[in-house]
Amino acid sequence: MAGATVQVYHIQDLPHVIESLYGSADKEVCDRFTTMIRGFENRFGKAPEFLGRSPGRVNLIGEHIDYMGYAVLPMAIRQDTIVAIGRADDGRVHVSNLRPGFSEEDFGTNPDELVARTDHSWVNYVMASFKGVCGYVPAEKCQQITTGLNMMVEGQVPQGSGLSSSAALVCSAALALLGMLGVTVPQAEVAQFTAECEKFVGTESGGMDQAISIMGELGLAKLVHFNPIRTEDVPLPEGAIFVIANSLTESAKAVSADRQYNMRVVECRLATALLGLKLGLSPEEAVSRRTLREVEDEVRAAQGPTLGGPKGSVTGAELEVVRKLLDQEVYMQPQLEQLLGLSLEHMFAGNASQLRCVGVARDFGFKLRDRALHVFSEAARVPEFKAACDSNAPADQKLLELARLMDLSHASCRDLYECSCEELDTLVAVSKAAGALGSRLTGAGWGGCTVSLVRQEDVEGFITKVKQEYYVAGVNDKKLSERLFERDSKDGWRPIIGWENVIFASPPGSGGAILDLRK
Ligand code: NG1
Repeated sequence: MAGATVQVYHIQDLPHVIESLYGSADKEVCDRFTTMIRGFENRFGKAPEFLGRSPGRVNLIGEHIDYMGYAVLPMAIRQDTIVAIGRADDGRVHVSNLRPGFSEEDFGTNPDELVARTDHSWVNYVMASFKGVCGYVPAEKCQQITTGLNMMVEGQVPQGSGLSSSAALVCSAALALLGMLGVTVPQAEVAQFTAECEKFVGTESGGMDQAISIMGELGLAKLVHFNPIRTEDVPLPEGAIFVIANSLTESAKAVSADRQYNMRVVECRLATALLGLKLGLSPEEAVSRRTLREVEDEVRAAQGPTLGGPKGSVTGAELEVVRKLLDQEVYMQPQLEQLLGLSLEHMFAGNASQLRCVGVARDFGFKLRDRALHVFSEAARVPEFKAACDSNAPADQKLLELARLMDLSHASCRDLYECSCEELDTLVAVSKAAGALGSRLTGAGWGGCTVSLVRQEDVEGFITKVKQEYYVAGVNDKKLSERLFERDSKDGWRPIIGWENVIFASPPGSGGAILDLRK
């Protein structure tokens, strides 16, 4: 894989580096970096040698389709994670966090022994990065870091909010490690192996988050393709502002994976196999196809050559084929095993996370039709969104088209994929009533954030209304926990973490980078 390499900056001119990364050299941001370097020195008694930084992201459209091989359309956000790193000599990796409330831990440097834990410690993500980097670089190279390391982390991306705090952590730690190893690395390769890293922690991650975290660019959203990972620039229409709002319901992806995220991955794989089978593939062939994208040709062919839409989407009449073939709302394990001719334990053998999902679904089954309909219809909305951005239509017409697609995406996530929740649906409704043109959940769902498309001139009024109608009213009606808020004479309540972290407009931010701190 060729393509652009990860940007390496030398720290001599910090304001210049900050300006390249964040668009302006705000004192506050410069201070954050110097505080980090000082914090590292205070904790470990010597200066760090490199810094890795990688941002969170907001997905504008294309939800839960990356792991089914379909392109998605996210942008990096300004909030990021930074990791300072330096050498230690005791053969262990010491990981500390500049923010209070995060445990300090250390681990050994044998990659084979890493991340074999059942707890959900934040340090698992750093371990996963270490393991991933060791697997990526040649073994001799890796020896340079197995003598021991000190690492200090500071993250701004809200956790469990669908803004990819986990990818920001995994990617920034990987970039810090790659900095120590002094290798020049193509962005796409880092995006590829960091996506694998998250699997060590137990989520069947797609690849979108790491791709945009590493490959994001100031001022641009990106269309991200998979297998292999590559991106296309998507300039957003003039006057389009994306506002991110946190529902303040945590989406604890790693903890609830067996019932939610990983379960959807399993359901989609089963839907792929069953569709393949019903479209004439042998059971062996059907089970060997892993993504809905891999049976797309068969679905299109079943509709007849003349009606087939463009490759990369299954739309209209083709969706009817899916609806007809997967004619049951729920499929139970014994029936699937009979149809596919093998036990699900056998089908998912070797993947502990997926096997757990099979166990969880024993009593209530798998909703294959709705999941497949979501994936195919959402995948078709992504190129439509890009086409609207690229079109020569008047700006306002473009905004309305983007908004329409976002609304359809939310409805599909809610009704077919069942990855929304009451709080997200309320926030979407409040946002629409407050003037958003379109609004949808973003990221995995089941909590976390929404993203709303708002006309530039309406942003201030929009944010004021949502503050009042969702947050302040939510605490008053006991729909949001009072523990997350403190009294405020002006609005009645304000979130303890600050309004700027709860609801904010986000321009597209830059991607991952390595900072060389050596003089
Ligand atoms: P979140 O949970 O928002 O970081 C997850 C996956 C993505 C993608 C989205 C749904 C990980 C690291 N990320 O994102 O790959 O599948 O859900 O579109 O698992």
